Amino acid sequence: MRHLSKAGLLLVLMSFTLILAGCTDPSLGVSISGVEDGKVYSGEVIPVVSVEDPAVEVTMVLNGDPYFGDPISKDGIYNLVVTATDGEQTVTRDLNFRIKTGMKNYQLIDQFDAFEGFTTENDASISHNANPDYVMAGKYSLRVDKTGSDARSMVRLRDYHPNFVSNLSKYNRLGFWVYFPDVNLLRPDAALIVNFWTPSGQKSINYPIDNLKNGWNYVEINLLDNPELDLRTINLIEFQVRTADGSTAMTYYYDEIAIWYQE
Ligand SMILES: [Ca+2]
Repeated sequence: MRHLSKAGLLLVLMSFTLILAGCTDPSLGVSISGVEDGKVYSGEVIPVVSVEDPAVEVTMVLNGDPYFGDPISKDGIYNLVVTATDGEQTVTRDLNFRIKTGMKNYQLIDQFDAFEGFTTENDASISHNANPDYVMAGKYSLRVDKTGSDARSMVRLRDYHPNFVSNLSKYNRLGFWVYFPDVNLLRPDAALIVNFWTPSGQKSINYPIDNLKNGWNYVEINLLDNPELDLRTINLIEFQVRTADGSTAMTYYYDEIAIWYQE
């Protein structure tokens, strides 16, 4: 490490302060309230955008259409793009959120801000993805690399995950985002299966491939779809993806795994 004299350090600090004083606000003083990126709401939301300087021009686009700040209350998946312009400077904010009426006890298991509590089986290796092209909410997602050595690719949410819930009897839904580059590579009759491991064995809930598309999919599993599943003592939850044949390689992603009670 280079040694700085006291005078040298003071000079460095002074020039740093000068740089700060000389730059304009890179955010244009834009603040957004009433809605947060990655959140799920059980009722109406009203996004409010404010700017410190009235000269800053703000435009909003909701799911591709111009938006003027009316309350949003319909069930759905929303993307709000806020653009603030001041002369040649432009700031863009991109928020994704959902409205799901009748939702109670919403419990976020993982949005992948951290990378822990998961293991893999068969043809899968996992990593912490920060590439925003493959993040649905927040800054990170879970990346799965399937190399083409097996048709099955499993990611397991383990009981030592910090947010693991073993007794699911307060909940009747499990939901998550999954990104597939090409759904035609998946096995049609068993593309995506969620397996619940309990002391009395493994119980599966199959998600229909007809509901899947290329890109991000929101998957909602009804925990009551398998009447044999005892929700009181879950040991692990396995997310299984199958390709049509074992030699297919694929990189896919998960984000925002949550449980809740749906009325
Ligand atoms: Ca995330």
